[in-house]
Amino acid sequence: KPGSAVFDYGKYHTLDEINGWVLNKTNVYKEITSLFNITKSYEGRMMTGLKISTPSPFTKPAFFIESGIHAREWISPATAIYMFGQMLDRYKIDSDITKMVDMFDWYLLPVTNPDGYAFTWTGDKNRLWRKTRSKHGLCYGVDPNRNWDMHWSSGGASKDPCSDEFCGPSAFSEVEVKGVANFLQGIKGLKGFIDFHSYSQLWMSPWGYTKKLPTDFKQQDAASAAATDALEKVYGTKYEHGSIANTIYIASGSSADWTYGKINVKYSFGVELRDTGKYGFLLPEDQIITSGIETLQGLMALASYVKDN
Ligand code: ING
Ligand code: ZN
Repeated sequence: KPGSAVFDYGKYHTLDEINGWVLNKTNVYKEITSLFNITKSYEGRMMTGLKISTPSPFTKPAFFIESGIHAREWISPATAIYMFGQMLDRYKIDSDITKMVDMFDWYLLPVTNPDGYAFTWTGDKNRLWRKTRSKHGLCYGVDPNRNWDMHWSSGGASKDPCSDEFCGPSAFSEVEVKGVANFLQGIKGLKGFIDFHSYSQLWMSPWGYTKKLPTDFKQQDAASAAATDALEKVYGTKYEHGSIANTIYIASGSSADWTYGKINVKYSFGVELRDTGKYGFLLPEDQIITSGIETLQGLMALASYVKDN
């Protein structure tokens, strides 16, 4: 489409390039997109997102994709950006994409932790940074996926500011986390939420703070199964599914627990993308498009399930 700047989906991109992609997409697809701003980060960076909303006589439910909450997990924003790029570039061209896009108002926040993400681009010694960049005594950063106000600091999180799982001095201490929470609270009809991480190939639903299963688990896990079945069909990539605490480990104060427990988003997920450890956080760029293609099939199947349930 004219006006589409060249953006190489097969490469990892800086925060500025990603914000440029959001701006470009909202300019090229003016009729069906808009740009949203969450807040400014601790270090003053923009937190910009992209909303897709196609014309409809009825109010649609909403689906929110959160990526890049952990700085070093570069495949998370890359995969999410690829999927939203396809949803726009192939809308009204591919019938499955069109159906999926028309089902919901789609929100993408590509980089939920912009200070951390920018830091991982400042040299090899910082490439594996996970947290935000706020200062706490001698150490830096809060784990933004332990900072949400849902059983905050109750397990699988640390009170030590030097730990990679530091839950922060208080729930919602991080301006980025509080900003996203406020924004999510303002979305009417929010029905689906996915927080993308890497790595381990897992499609997980609440709870993270306890091994007990929530009342909606059967449906949530059936949605995960639909997603992973569709994902695996593309290249045979195996994903496991189940509740967060039973599948990976206990983790309190996560975004998926908060959206489910506090704002009633039944279909909330935490997803661990490729791989299973061969490259880990340093997933080669030649796996970005394949990850994007297979995860998009998973998301399509998930969207259909959520719509009907
Ligand atoms: N894993 C996630 C973490 O925050 C997770 C697992 C996802 C926990 C969703 C809770 C909710 O520890 C990575 N690799 O970050
Ligand atoms: Zn993560």
